Amino acid sequence: MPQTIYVLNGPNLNLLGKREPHIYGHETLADVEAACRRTADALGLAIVFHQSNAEHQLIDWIHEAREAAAGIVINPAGLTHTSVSLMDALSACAFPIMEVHISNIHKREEFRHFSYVSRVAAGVICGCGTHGYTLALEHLARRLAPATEGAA
Ligand code: CA2
Repeated sequence: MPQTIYVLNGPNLNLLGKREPHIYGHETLADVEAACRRTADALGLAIVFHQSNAEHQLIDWIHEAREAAAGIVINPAGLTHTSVSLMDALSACAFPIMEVHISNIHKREEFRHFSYVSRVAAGVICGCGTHGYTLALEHLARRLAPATEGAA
């Protein structure tokens, strides 16, 4: 049975590729999902891919992932900078969490520099565009793979 990774996307990411391409690029969320599915297949992982504009829905999916998943890749979007509740839900997960931002949040406004989610994430990828999602999947696959004898 392949291990399952939940790929979760926060508020307004349904607009990806439809507005503000100078910040977020031209790829749509459907393009991101297709790329994640291709990468997951190649890595022998299964993915569950969701987007919601509602904080409670994201929290419910995180609770579901606690039972069903081996890891989470999450772009919490604007909730990154505001949501203690999302951080609390993620901190209840025993598996690794990768935080992804399409833009480099540290090059942008001051209020985007702080992330509640980073406090509970195993790693953070930002500024690599939508490629960050597949990088995060590759990193999780490496972390989840059983250690090989003699591996560095
Ligand atoms: O860079 C990222 O991925 C962000 O998580 C995107 C969030 C922003 O609030 C974070 O600071 C950084 C915004 C998501 C909204 O995405 C849109 C996409 C296209 C058009 C409008 C919004």
